[in-house]
Amino acid sequence: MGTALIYDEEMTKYKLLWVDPACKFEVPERLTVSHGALVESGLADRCVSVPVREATDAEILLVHSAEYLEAVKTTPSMSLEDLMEFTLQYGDVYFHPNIYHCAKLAIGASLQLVDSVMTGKVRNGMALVRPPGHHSMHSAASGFCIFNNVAIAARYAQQRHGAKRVLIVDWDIHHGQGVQYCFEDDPSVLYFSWHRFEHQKFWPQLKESDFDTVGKEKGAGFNINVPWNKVGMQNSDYLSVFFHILLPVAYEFCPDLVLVSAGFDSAIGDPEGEMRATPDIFAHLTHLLMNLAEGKVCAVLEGGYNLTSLPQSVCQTVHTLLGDPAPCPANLDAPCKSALESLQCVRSVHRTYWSCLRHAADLPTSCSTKHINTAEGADQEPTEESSQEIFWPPPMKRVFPPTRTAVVLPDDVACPDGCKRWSLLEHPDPQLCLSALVDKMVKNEICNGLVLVPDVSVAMICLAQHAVAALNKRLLVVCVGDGMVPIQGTEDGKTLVVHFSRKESEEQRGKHFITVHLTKGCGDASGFIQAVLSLLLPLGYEYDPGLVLLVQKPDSGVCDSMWRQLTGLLQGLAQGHMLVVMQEDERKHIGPTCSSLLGIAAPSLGQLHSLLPEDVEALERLRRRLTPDWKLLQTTVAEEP
Ligand code: X5A
Ligand code: ZN
Repeated sequence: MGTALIYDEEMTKYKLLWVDPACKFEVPERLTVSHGALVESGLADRCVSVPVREATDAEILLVHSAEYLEAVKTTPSMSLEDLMEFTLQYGDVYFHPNIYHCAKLAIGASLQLVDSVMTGKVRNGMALVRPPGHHSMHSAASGFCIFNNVAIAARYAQQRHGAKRVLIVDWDIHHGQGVQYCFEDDPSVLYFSWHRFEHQKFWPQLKESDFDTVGKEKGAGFNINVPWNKVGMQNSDYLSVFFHILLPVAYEFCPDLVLVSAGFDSAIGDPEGEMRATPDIFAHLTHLLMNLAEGKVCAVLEGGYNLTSLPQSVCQTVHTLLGDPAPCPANLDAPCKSALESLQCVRSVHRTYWSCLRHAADLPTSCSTKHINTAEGADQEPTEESSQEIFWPPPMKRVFPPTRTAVVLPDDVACPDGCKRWSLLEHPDPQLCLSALVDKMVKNEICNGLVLVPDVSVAMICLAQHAVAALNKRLLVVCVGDGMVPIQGTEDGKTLVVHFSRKESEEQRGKHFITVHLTKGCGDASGFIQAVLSLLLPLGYEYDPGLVLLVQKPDSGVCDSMWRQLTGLLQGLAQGHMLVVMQEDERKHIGPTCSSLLGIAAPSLGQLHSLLPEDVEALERLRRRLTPDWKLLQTTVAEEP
């Protein structure tokens, strides 16, 4: 099961033929540098190359009007003058004699990608296309977009492949208003977009791009707008929105397919976006989506105008789609005040639609007096920002360890396919054997591992002690199931313990020992996954460990798909360095655990209706208690007294 890459040079063969400052960044080089970087890095060779095709009229008509299609069809034979005039009826877009052809290829590329993923030919993939699509509407071109590639792909996936629920994640820095209009009243397509908004001063300056446009009629709640009211948003702002809005809702929605409107104008250096998120953030955004929809993720290029950060971001995305561990999410700050304000607004207006948000706070007072306001925050001055060039270090080169998954299993258990048995022969002492395995992970010779031991509590103590000594970084211990967690020495901050348990525990030993209490224990997928998404992941990302120790207690009650989700999601940390520890007799978990460690997407948890109100409330309470110490847990602005 591979990753599809869909690209055709033909889509570089149109450009702006006159002077228009609004369109000057949309150049053919956007595609050539992106594809070039994939080739040079060897990533393109590792993908399954799928040819593009032209979309048919019927496919275009899934989203667009016949009148509009007929009008666009006349453009290839137009004179320069006619093209300029034709262009004038739309906003921030240009036509060219070859753009109709390219626009058909851009749709066709997206549909080829959907076909490849939905038929199981590949697991996921990316289409590098021009023109982009998310601004184009039923009967109009807009914002460099002619036809709405992703909207057509969503309808096509539903009609052609029977996808019931499609999630569209639009991480481009502009609002895909065309996608919003298309699915506004449709609960089968969940559209999420974050976008530069600046209280409606930024293009396309629509009031319906704000957080309070949530969808209409049956589709109410299925349109999520996260407006950025300041420029300069950073990695922690983006991640906070994933942890506290998108992922909880996406897991509750349970899509059959994830389409990404993958615009990279949300990256640092982009002249349109003016944000400061670094290209490696896209590795994490991608990774965090890859356990939804059984891994069926189709990324389709939208914007991205900085010819340095664009190819870097594209490479990060494709790396991750291929299953390579993400780089460490280093130096995450607290989300800025303006981002928190947006977060709070979005969570508040969506709490009636999504049970995971039921206990979200009210709108901040600054938002109820809408838009006259002055939220500070994003610390960068926009004018300074745009006038001077920005530098950032290129993403770290990813060095993949020679062994992905090592296992220590009882002799009578066969080694799962793709894993390497870590031999006890050289290390007759079981303790030393485990320590040696940890050493190899620390040295990046082994990426991850699974060990079955006679007593998880004993093993956990030894492994934690050894790991802390061997690492020059921190250790995250995640323990699932009731009972004691006998880890000492969290006082020095070198170990963080997060324990999921049914029993309310007195064991809150300061900042670095956190017990997450779930009424129904770990067997309740709804409560558990929400705790993982909105508590464990933010803690883990902020803590930035060098190794994750994931311990399953006997009789934890955790179901198979939940366990695989947890194992999958945690691999975004510590460059995927994770050691899973389970009791010797938990043999039925070996196969599923190894498949997750090998990077195979977890099965979905089903639609999560049953999230217990008392659990949501308890999680909210715990989160509020922890926010003074852990900034990525914040979901509200601190209101001034
Ligand atoms: C796809 C995309 C941006 C249009 C900006 C017009 N379009 N000012 O990023
Ligand atoms: Zn854009």
